[in-house]
Amino acid sequence: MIRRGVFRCALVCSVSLASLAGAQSSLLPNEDGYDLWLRYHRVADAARLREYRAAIQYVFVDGRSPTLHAARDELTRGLSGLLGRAVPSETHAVDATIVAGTPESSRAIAALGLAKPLASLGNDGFLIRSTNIGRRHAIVIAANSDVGVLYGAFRLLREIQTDGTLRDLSIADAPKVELRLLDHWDNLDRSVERGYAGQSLWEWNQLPDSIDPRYRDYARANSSIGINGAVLTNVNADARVLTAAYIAKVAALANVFRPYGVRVYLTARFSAPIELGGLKTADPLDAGVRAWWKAKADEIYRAIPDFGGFLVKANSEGQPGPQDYHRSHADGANMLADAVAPHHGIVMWRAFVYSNAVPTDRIKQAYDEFKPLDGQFRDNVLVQVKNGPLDFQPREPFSPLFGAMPKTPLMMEFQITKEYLGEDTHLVYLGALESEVLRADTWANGRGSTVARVIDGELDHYTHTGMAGVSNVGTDRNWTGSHFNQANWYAFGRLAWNPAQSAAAIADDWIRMTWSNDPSVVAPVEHMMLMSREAVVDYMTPLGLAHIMGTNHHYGPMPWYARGRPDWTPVYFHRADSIGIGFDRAPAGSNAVAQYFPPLRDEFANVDSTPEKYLLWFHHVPWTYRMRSGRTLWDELVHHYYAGVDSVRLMQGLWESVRGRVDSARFADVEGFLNIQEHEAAWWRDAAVLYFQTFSRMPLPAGLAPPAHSLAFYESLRCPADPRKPRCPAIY
Ligand code: BDP
Repeated sequence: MIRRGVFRCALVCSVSLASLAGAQSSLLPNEDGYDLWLRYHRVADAARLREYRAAIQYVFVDGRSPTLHAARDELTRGLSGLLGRAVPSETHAVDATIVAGTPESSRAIAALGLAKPLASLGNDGFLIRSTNIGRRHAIVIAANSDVGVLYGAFRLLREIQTDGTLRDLSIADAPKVELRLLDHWDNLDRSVERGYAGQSLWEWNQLPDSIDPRYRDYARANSSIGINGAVLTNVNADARVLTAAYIAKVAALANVFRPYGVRVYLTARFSAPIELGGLKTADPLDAGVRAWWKAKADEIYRAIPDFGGFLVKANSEGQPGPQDYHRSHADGANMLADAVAPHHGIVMWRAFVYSNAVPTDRIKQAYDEFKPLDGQFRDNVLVQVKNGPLDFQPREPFSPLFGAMPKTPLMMEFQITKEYLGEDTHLVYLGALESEVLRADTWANGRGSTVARVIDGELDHYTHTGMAGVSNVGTDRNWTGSHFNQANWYAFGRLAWNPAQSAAAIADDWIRMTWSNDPSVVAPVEHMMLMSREAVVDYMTPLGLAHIMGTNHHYGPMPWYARGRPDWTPVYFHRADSIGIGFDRAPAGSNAVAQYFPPLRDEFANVDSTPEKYLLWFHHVPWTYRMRSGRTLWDELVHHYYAGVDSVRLMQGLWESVRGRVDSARFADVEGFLNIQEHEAAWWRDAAVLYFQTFSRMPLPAGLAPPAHSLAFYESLRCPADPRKPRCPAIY
């Protein structure tokens, strides 16, 4: 017996000592990421747990509606997990320590006299207050609508998930943006354009009869961050989604999402009247076409009374549109807007357009096309503008359309899926990118006319406001292809709710909810996330370079690629030659700078006053140009490439420091992807530096180790033949 005991201890103890040496990873149950930031694990901090347990006994959500039931379920589920004991729901305010409802749904809430503070919070806002009901202490969640109560419930849970205090709660919050949407680029065959997280969530073949439980969790997750709409289908649209059979499927999804305040929208293929209706034309001024869309809208609204409306990509990249009939974008948008207006629907018309003719400067096209149309759109049209004038690059200046169309609601389009930023594997926190754009000053109405103030309607008093993010969600167990890509879904929602929030504060909340409240996890992970965006800019496209990734698949470096349509090739964008590098957009060049308001226009027009992060975006700069650091442009460029790889190594070190402080399954997933990122950052650096060196003919700055291989070697590399990156092998 004794000997067996000793033996057992020898084995077990040495194993646990070994893992303790690495840290205590074995103590934390492994997770697969499915629960996102809604894990609701028991609060680890003993003092906080005592405080929460003392403050919360019961939940009373006063009122009956699917949305209020969702709030009740979330509170009981979340609090039971967080407090580590059952927190039941009650039917009487007097026993409840959390009371939630609207003045209409709840006499207890109405009796609190909150009409005044609620008045300024709109439909979606909420109050959370510590108060007394009768002689009992209570936490009140009050809102003007049921969905406001649900948002408040998620917010209270967040306070606890992030170790906040419940003493003297006094929170009033409301979204600054009306439409906070995910755009799914999902096809009806369940492939996802630019999707790197598995297949589309929407099981079209099984709908409407079979409802995957994931739909509800998807809606919960969205609701928890304030997202209130989902465009279900790809902007490169398939008309079939507008057939009766598909409308029934869409209605089934809408039914699941509705309690969570998430409306469905669809992309409308402009030629649908021809393809589905058998008409001879899709001319937006044709009476038959207009009648067809009106009838189609009526049909959709009969099945889905709260259908949100249409998103349209027209006359861009081969999509049909009003210009096929010599009509303007406004004609097209207004025709659809008229069809949905009786049902209070909206049309989101994308400004991402460029013609089939190769332009002198592709980035000028959206502005040139849309600015003259300002004031010509119906009230229920929003023009959806990508954050930059090109296409979701690691860094672009903001699109000059922001601020330039005061009479047309412009909504923001970000891309959460990271098509150009390492797709599923590279860790890049987009909160930093998005808030950089939102905080940029357009100068449209003088200093302080930030993009955020354009988007939230403050600047031009838009009738509608909106922000869309191209979704990164798919059937992968962890939803987004990597654990850290979840942060980009999360941050998008939080910024859509309030574009002025800081990326760091959002990251802080996400880390606490997704990983741990342990300061020795929060600090290094936050550091890693906040540096990750600059890292990717450095190792891919520093100093204002853009679009030098592999044509079509957009993965990995291919600055030498020059085949096919010129404005899809890297050489079109970087313009490296023996003199220098960069795209001349100053007045003597394409004059794209003229699309910005003064004084930005003048700042960008001059090479010396252009911020260096945008230098090669606006100028063709000699290799020997003196940068602010005192280095030549060539040396500076190379330093950025090397710094990018060094940053990834630093990120690896930061992640290593949390080993054992987070569960080992997710830790290993992230560690593996950081290894990929490190290799690929070096691939980017070496390929770009060697290639650009063929033009600069200058040596590497002293002290930097030369690339391990020749340029020919890097040119021969292919992006990984990965089924998750389906376009990769196809190009060669
Ligand atoms: C580009 C994508 C392409 C999209 C297009 C768009 O490469 O797949 O269809 O944007 O936004 O970034 O319409």
